[in-house]
Formats: sequence, structure tokens, C-alpha cells
Amino acid sequence: MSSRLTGDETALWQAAARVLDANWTGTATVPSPGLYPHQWSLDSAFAAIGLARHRRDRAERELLSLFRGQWTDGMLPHLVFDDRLPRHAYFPGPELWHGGRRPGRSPRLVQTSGLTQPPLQALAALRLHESAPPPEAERSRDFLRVLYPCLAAQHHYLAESRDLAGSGLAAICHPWESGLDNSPAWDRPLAALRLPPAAYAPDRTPRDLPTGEDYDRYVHLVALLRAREYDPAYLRSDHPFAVEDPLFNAVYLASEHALAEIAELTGHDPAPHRERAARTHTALLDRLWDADEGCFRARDLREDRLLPVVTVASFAPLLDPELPGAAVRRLVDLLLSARFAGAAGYPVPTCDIQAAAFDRAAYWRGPTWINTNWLVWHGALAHGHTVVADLLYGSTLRLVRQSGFREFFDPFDGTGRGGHEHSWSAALVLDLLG
Ligand code: 9WN
Repeated sequence: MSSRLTGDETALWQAAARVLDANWTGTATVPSPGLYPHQWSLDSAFAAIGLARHRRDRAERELLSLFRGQWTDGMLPHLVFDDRLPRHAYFPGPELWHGGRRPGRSPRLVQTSGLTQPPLQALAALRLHESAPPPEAERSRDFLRVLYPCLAAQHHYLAESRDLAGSGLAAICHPWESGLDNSPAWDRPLAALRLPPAAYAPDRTPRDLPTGEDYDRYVHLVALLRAREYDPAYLRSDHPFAVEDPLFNAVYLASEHALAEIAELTGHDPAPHRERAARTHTALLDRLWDADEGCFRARDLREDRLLPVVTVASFAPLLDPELPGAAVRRLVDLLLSARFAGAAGYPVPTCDIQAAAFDRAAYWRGPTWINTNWLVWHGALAHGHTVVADLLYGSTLRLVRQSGFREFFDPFDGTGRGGHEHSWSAALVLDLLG
């Protein structure tokens, strides 16, 4: 904890640290003990960013335990299951992903999902190293030496197996891969799916969460993927959900830059990582930039067109350090307008407030989330946009002071919603407080 914190900030820091302590299983941090009792890859990367400020040893173990789930082709699954828990602890549990027969590429001793999530782990690992106190710097570099091959394989998988259009961008094949499950951005490709007559709908539709109809579609997509053993050739040509998402690719780009730095720190060649980052940078602008709206939008590869709704993901390419100044300015204008921060007391809402799909209470369809705020804050800071960075810093801390470390928040009045004591909400407050 920084010695510069005020008394109030110290209390907030300690409360956040208590959440991470409570959610620590001994090897990893669960997002929220009741609601999400396993290990999620995106959540673990955010947890590691927070643990770097609190328990550095745990941050390392967090990342190592996550990579136990990595497939032999480099795919880092979005879920690593805790097999000590009963089957019904979470839907969808291990059986949905493999139906009794695991693909040869999945690990033998660990049960995982067959999807991935935004690849934030290299950025998290570099931040962990950068925050090491001088006496720990060499030990921290040793940790990076252990992790580098895993991170390199993860990025190689994305470039080889997920660049479905050969464009330089990685495509997601399921809304769960975006991290923003029921974002209105996915409404159109999901509506176009032809579902089998028997619905799969699990018994999991509490208030604020996606509906049973969404779940039918999510489970149908998993059933298709599972039947083809998540084969990259099937993803490329036949799978009905294939989208190039600005948030996923902005995180991929930022992590690729981080990987280049990790390569340098550990005696590997950074050039391939820099080349890949340059390609992703160009492709983001060529394929996802919407000059009329002045923001990035997701591209549906099955229709080869941009998806209509503008969401918080549209701002994620601020994470690109080389984003041209003109694009940064247009993103900032939109972010500060009445469609986002200008009308929300607690920005950034996950969906354009003026869009028909906006819903202030519904999960990724309107509420403000701490993790997306952190990504935009981090990007704005890198571009020297202190007005935006300070706005997000202030509103994020106000949210947790007012409502606690909730999963998500009403963007107008800051009411907390979803799970309580959510790990990434706590972890990123630790990082913000520094
Ligand atoms: C499906 C754990 C995860 C987050 C996702 C969030 C939610 C899962 C769910 O919870 O997704 O992966 O059950 O809805 O959307 O971003 O990683 O916190």
C-alpha cells in the first residue's frame, strides 16, 4: 500500500484487499465465491493486476495456476474448473464442454472450457514485473522467464487459429469469449442463429442476467463447437458466430506489446511480437474504425459488415499506444458526449445510452463495470488524456465507496448490482490507488 494514501483511501484499500483475501482459494482467485466459483482467465488477469499491489506471490500463483489449463495448441481456456466443487456449483460445468470425451489438445489433469477470453495475461504479467520493488526485480524476471513460453503460445494460437479472415485480427466464436456476454453488439449474429427445436435453457436466469433465450443460443453455440472439437478449420469456415471485436483485439494488441517487452527482459527476440502488434494496429483501423461514428465497432465475419450498436468496447482501442491523435480525439468526444459519460453520473455505461438496446440494469447492456472502466482509464492515461483518466478514476472510486465491490453498477445513480465482493472490482481499485 502506498504511504501517500489518505485515511479514507487507506480504508478503501484495506476493504479491497479483504475481498481478494476472501476470494483466494489457495491457488487462484475466484471472481465471486457463490456466483462464479471456478477460475476465469480474464478475471484472473485482473486479479493479478490487483494482487501485484497486495500479495505479489499470489499474483504469480494466480497466473501459473491459470496456465495449467492451457491446451497443447496454446489456447488459454476462459474457465479452469475446480474439481473439488460439486457438478451443479456453476452452469455451464465441465460436462457441457466435452460431453464425456475431451479433445486431445486439452490438458489431461485439469478440466477446462473450450473457449478463450480477451488475452490480458501478458499485460498483467508485465505490470506485475514493473511494480516489483528493486530487491525483487531479479526474482520477478525469473518468473517472467517461466511464463514467457506460455504467453507466447497463447498469442501464437490467436494468430494461427483465430485470425479467421487472415486480417491480423483475432475473431471470437462465442459471446462468452468477449467477456461482455450479452452485449447488444451480439444481438444480430445471435438472432440469425437457427436453433434446434428442443431448447437447452438451463435453470439460471436470475434478475439482471441474460435470459433463458440468450442461454439457448449460448449453449447451442457450445454444442456446435464441441461436436467439432473446437477445430480451427471448422471455426474458419462453418461456425455461425465469428466476430472481430474491438475490445478483444485492443487487449490482444496491448498484450502483444507487453509480450515484446517480456521477450526483451527474458532474452527472447521481441521482433515477431512487434510485427504482430503492428499488423493488429493496422487491421483495427482498416477493418473496425467507423469514420462516420468516430469509433470502433465489431465486424461480423459471416456477413462481412460492422455491427450496429456502439458499446464500451468501441473505446478499448485507446489501449493502442500508436492510435492516431485524430482517432483518439474522436473517441474522447464520443466518450464525453451525452451518449456515454455526458449523461451518466457514473461512467462508462457499457452501451450507448441513446441506443434502443440500452438497459441501465441489465448486465452488459448498460451498467457500468469496473474492469471496462479500468481498460479505458489505462488507455486514456497512455495517450496523456488526463481529463478522461481523472474522470474515470474519480467515478470508479465513487462507485465502490457508495455501493461496495459489486459486480456492476447503475450508470445513473451508482446502485450496485449483480454479485457482491467481486474480485476484479476490488483488484482494480487496489491498482488505481497504487
Ligand atoms: C460466462 C466471471 C465471468 C466474467 C465475464 C462475465 C460472466 C460468465 C457467466 O462472468 O461470464 O463466462 O456465467 O455469465 O460476463 O466477463 O469473466 O466473472
